[in-house]
Amino acid sequence: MSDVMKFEATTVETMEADTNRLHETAVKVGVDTWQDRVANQTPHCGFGEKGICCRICTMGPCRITPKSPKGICGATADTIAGRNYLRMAAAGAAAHSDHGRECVWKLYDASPDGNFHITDETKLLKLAEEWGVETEGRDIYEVGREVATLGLGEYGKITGTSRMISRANPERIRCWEENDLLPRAIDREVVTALHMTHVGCTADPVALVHAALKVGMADGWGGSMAGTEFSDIVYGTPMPKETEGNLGVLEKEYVNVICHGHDPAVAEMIVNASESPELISLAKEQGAKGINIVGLCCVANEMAMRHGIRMVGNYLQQENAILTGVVDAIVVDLQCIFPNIGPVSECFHTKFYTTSPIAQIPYSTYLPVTSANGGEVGYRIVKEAILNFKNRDEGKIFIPEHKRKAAIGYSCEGIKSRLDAVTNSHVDEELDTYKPLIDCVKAGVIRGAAAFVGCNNPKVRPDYSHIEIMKKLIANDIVVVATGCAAQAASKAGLLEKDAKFLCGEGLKRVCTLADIPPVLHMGSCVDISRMMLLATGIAKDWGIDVPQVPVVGCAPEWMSEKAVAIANYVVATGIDTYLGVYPQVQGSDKMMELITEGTRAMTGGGYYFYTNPDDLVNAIINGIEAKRAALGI
Ligand code: SF4
Ligand code: MSK
Repeated sequence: MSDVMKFEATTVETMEADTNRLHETAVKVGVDTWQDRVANQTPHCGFGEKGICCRICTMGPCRITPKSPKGICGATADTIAGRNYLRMAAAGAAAHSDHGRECVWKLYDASPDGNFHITDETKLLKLAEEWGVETEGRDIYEVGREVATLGLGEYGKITGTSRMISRANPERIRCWEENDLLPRAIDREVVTALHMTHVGCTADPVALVHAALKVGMADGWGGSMAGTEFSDIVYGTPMPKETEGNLGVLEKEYVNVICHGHDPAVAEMIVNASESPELISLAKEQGAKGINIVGLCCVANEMAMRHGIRMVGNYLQQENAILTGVVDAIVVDLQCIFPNIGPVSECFHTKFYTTSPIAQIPYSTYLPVTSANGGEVGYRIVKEAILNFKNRDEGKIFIPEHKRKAAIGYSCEGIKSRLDAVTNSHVDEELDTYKPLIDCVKAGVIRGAAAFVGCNNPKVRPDYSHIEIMKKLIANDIVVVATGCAAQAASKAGLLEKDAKFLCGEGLKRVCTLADIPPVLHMGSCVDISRMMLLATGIAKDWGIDVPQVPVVGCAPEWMSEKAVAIANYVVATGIDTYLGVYPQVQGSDKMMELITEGTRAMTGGGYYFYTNPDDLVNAIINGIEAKRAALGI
């Protein structure tokens, strides 16, 4: 049997057929979904699209045209587009980093008999050592509280730069020192960015792009890295395991509860409650076979990576999930939640809960979750979902059958342990080197790696770019690591299955067989792109080269959020070329376009490339990786 016949990926056409069928339900119940709203919003405003509309003071709004090349204050297209871009980066860094701050608080509040505990003691002790915290003879929770105090201090410390920077390779640190890119306190960089973009402050696009890189650094090597690190300590560091993904993970005969958002705290409480024997009995009394907790968007990635909880879908699937008619409760924390979840839930029996002061949404029941009440709120939500099971309307139920298996949990620790099997024929969970991976790259068995991040965006055919680009990369022996909604696109297609190796070139297929891994490695949620930074840094260190030399690229073919702008900035600041399928809204300024591509590359060794056609994008990535190999003489 040929390799192609041994594995069949689920096609985007199949996914679209499910979406279209669910849209029929939406029409029947009289609610709009993103497809309807895209039609209403298209074509988009040309000024907004190009980034040359300014409304930061009430003399405006001002729009730049050939006839009116300056705003009332004299701001040019370069200034306006630059300020808009920096504001996006600052908002994205604020969102990620504030999420990270909540994770640090959970360690601060952790106690043996509380809602939150220390799960990965080894990781905590490592971080304590890194930060000079005494551990000898001390209670682990006391150590945790001191480390958390330092972690919280990272957000507002008076002097110094991010502690996590010391993890970078010396060449990178020198580059950041020389270019004034070392981030100070995380909150300070966000405030500086907002101050710079106030009316009458920075007008120079060079300074605005520089500030975007720096606020990105505060996110990637500050807030996001804290999010990952402290989540691992509190909830456990992910290691390889199996799960499933796509709408077919919803179960008609079970109570279905969806957790949606980013911060794992609430989802962890829901999972704990669902394991309570009283609630399992109650579910059975109500006629259900049990309780089915599933995740959506990035919190799905968090729960899947740590507990094997199944992933119902990515960003543009949030309305679809409710349209199945079998969701008894959807509980959200923060970020990437459609406000339309409210109106869609109202058309069904679905109970909609918001749990964070950061994301309060009409038509929801608002139950703010804290470290103290988390267990209680989680129990209440699961109980109410169970009691809601009987209220389903049979006439509105349709669950698409499609789902795929997924091998997930590839944190840096997980990747290192599995890749050792390529050279040593065994799995070593303690292994702390990327040498086996580097040997594969040097030998050309693996040509390089592409780090996929980002969302879905209806401006490009949803999931299509992710899936088709990944397929072509693995066929060319380029290993893919993925986070966020990109990772879930891969899961829906089946690319996280180990048998997806049959889509690979001979070299990568052999590595996947020896290491028993899929060719697309799921590394977690949006904040876990910090894991990718550490992966690239670890490879550079073990190889003895700088990050821009490593045959690794970033790729976000369907990105949409401000968080993605912050991410893109810290990825290029770290020296990694990033290939984007959607333009940021700066095209009204040639100067800005030049600065975020060649300008950044000259400073950090990394910059953006834009290709809206997925075929062009994947070919450019392959050429980019081959060019880096040639420069290394391999
Ligand atoms: Fe117009 Fe300048 Fe005010 Fe912007 S800051 S709205 S360009 S006057
Ligand atoms: S959830 S930021 S749509 S990846 Fe992280 Fe997905 Fe993008 Fe939100």
